Amino acid sequence: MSTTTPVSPARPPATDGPPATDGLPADYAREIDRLDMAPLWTVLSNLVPEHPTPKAVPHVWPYAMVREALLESGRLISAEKAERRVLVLENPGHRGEHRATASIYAGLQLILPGERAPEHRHTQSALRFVIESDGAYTSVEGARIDMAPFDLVLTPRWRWHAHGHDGQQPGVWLDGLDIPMISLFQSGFAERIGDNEAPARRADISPAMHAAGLKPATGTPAAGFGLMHYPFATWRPALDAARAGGSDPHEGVRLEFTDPASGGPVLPTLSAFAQLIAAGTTTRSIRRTESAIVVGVEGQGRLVVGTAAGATVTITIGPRDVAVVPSWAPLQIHADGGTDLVLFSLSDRAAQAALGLYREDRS
Ligand code: 1HN
Repeated sequence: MSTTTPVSPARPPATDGPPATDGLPADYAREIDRLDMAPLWTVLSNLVPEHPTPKAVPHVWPYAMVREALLESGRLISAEKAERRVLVLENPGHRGEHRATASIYAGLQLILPGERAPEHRHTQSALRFVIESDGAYTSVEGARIDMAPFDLVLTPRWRWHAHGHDGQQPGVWLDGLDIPMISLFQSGFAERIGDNEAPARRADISPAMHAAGLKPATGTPAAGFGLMHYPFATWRPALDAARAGGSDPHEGVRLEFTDPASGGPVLPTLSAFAQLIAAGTTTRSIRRTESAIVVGVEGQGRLVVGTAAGATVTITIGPRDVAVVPSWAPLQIHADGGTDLVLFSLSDRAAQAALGLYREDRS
């Protein structure tokens, strides 16, 4: 009982290749590696860079190029069996890590007429931006939300949610989740239940309440109370209304979707935006510490995105195309052709702002 056992008995060196010796005496390098230690002075500038150095690269998934592969997944597996039938958008700088940026998971989800994706809940928060739908729906805490193209739908953390489809054509939406952030904190939990134990089906009263500036005064607010649905039919006219108030040289007209209860971002970790760039115009360069996923809604345009190497990547974007703008990459947006460019985007700005980290730089 009195013998002490070393925490780490003699064991082989760490498996990530040989220790970085960087001019250290080889014996010393081996010794500190054996002790599970590493010299800071060889990596300090990587750990604390002078500015963000994202692994994520500017990238686009043109919808016309990926749609067929998505439909093929519908012939390979059912939504029920897959639980969620999704092709994950993997940034080329993060291959194998199931993420579109360091902080954001994104995927294209397919649901076919008559299918159901079963009820579950998790501590990761999700938002969905609808790409195609003629009858797909999601239910959040039992409240059914019908999805129309370019609607934004929220599934905040720990809400029961399931999906279904009463229409005729494939239903597709972009899922954005804070999975990498929750994984960083190792704070992920999930539960699954059968449809019989699922929350009772109920009407989604939130839109009527919020439109009237009301909330239930009686009883405890239902767990699912809160605005979960931002229809395109509502947000698109708001963009035109805002345009009458003028536009910004760096951003055109950019509006943030908000949680009406707080006036803050739609989710604690993720922000969502609608943006309009007037036909034939180009925004001035801006860089932001947010990592963003951008979806084309109307018109045709180009995102000109700076890279760490000082080059620029030009991304052509049109309706339903999904692109990535990494943190701190200078961005200019061109609205080509004769129509206004309308974009939706989501980003990790909410989490950064909550931590006092968000910055932007306009030049
Ligand atoms: C999830 O719950 C959904 O509910 C989609 O549709 C994608 C990816 C990872 C973990 C949970 C959904 C997901 C997910």
